[in-house]
Formats: sequence, C-alpha cells, structure tokens
Amino acid sequence: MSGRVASTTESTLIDDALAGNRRALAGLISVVERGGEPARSLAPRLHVTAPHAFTLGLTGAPGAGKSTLTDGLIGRARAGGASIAVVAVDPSSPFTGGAILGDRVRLREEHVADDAVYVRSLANRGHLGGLAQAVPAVVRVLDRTGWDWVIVETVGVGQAEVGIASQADTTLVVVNPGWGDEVQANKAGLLEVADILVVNKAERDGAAEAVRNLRGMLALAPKRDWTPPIVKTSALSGEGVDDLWLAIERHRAHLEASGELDRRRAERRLDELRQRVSHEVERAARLAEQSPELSALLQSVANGDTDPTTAAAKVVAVAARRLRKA
Ligand SMILES: Nc1nc2c(ncn2[C@@H]2O[C@H](COP(=O)(O)OP(=O)(O)O)[C@@H](O)[C@H]2O)c(=O)[nH]1
Ligand SMILES: [Mg+2]
Repeated sequence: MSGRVASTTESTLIDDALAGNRRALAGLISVVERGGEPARSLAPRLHVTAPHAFTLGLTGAPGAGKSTLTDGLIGRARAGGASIAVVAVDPSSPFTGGAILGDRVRLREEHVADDAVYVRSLANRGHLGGLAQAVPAVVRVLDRTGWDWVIVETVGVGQAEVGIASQADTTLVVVNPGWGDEVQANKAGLLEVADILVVNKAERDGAAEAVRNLRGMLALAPKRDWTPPIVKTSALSGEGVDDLWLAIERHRAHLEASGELDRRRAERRLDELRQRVSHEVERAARLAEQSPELSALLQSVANGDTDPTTAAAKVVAVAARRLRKA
C-alpha cells in the first residue's frame, strides 16, 4: 500500500493483454491471482466501469459433467460469434496448464485452437479462501480484455465453492439422476443460488425422478420473480445443450429487463469491497499483535489478567495506526 506505481513490466502486461496477446493475458492473471502489492497497483487500470462480459457460474458435485457442459456452452457461444473465457477453479488440482488442463477441462480440439476461446485454471493458491478473493479480480481482467462470456466452473458443492459460483450473473447448478446423496449437506444452499437447474446424464435411469424431485423442492422454496427452470442434458452427446443455452439467454433477458442485473452487480461490488476490507483489517491486526508495544498486553490476556474485550480495542487502535501509515 505504498502507493507504488505499477512497474513497467506490469504496465506492458496490461497493454499487451489489451492488444490481444494471450501470453500477456496469462501473465496478468497470474499477477492478479497472486494478489498483494503488484495486484493492487494494477487495480485502477483493470477497473471496468461498464461491464461487457456476461458471467456464468457452474457448480455441482465432482463428476456431474460441468466441464463437459462447459465445452458444449463454448460451442453455443462460438456459434453465435461470441468470444468466451473459462475460469476453472480447482484448489485440489496441481495442474495449471497445457494438455492436462485441456483434458480436465474437456475441450474439443476445435476449441483449443480457437483464438476466441480462453481457458484458465486457478489452482495454485491451494486454499479456497484465497481463491474466493482472486476470482472476481480474474473475472474483471477477462472483462477488461473484452471477452463476451466468462464461465466460472468450481469443482464441488461445498459452501465456499457454491459461494464462488454464485458470484456470477447467472448461476447453474448441475446434478445427475440420483443426485440427492452426493449433495445432501448443502442441498438448500445449492437450490438457493440456482438460477437454472441442470439434470445432466439425463439419458440415465432416474432423470425424470430427479426433475420431479427438484420441482418439488422448488415448490417449497419462497417465491421469487424468477423460477429456476430445470433443464435435462446429456453433455456427452450434446443433447439438451441447446435448451440449456436458451434457458441462459432467457435468464439473461430477465435480468436485464427487470433491472436485477444491475442490482446483482452492485451487490457483488460491495461484497467484494467488504471482503477486501475485512482481509486488510484482519491482516493489520495480526501484524499489530506482533508489535513490541503490544507484547505485554497479549501476555496479560494469555495469563488471564486483562479481559479480551478491553485488549481487543487496544489491538484495533494499533492496527488502525498501521493502516493509516500504510
Ligand atoms: N453418461 C454420461 N456421461 C457424462 C455426461 N456428461 C459428462 N459425462 C462424463 O462424466 C465424467 C465427468 O465429467 P466432467 O465434465 O469432467 O465433470 P465435472 O467434474 O463436473 O467437470 C466424464 O467421464 C464425462 O465424460 C453425460 O451426459 N452422460
Ligand atoms: Mg470439471
């Protein structure tokens, strides 16, 4: 927070990425993903006042078919002449590029070679908390560099993963026939964020039952002005992907016509601000705890001599001083 100006290399990275250089785009995303001072100094130049990209979040249990569906959606976007970028969020994956990523992401060869398709895996932060902060910043880079659609695919149905996928304009929840057991823990959370429900592997037994089941649960949920459609797909054969694309376009039109798109985006910006502020304040407090002037106080709290409430106010005061100086 020294107010350092972006270094020339970082500046060049933005210029080159804006000019369509994919290597520069990859480098830029890495800077943003790593966070810290370099990312902070680039933020003003990466800011997007009027978003262009429409974002899709995909969440669902591992193996549900999200990546295969993503490939299908890429095909639909490309058929309409639009460009599309994919962010695959997978903290468990040690892979960040090359053929292995191509495989994990399950891109058809024609998409791998396509200049209007970009795929990036975010994995090396190693933990979801860090990723959750990186994702909106990475999506902003993709928006700034002109991509028409951005898909964020998360790897599972934990609260953090669902949270990341729900930070999109349209959120898709992907399940399979017989889905109930895999996602039991977070069923309500999943349904709550879903704008569109996808029953993938619909060629299998139990697809109709899964649809009935979902419909039943939706009927119990509080009424919203958008009832999530339930779309059956077989991503492997491509069946139903056209219907899914239609549902996405319908939801997009609904968001735009109702003003909900602007509301969602405004809310997301404030969420991101709050997350970053908490992160900064917490970091300052942790550092303050280590300062010599507080060591006696911490010791006295540990001993039980000073009450934590009173001590907390003093730690916050020292942290605030650090933040002001920064
Ligand atoms: N039978 C069947 N298999 C599918 C379908 N969609 C995906 N798969 C397979 O399911 C496995 C997991 O797919 P993937 O897209 O990687 O799932 P993800 O973990 O949700 O991204 C792969 O072997 C896919 O080929 C489908 O509609 N039907
Ligand atoms: Mg996947």
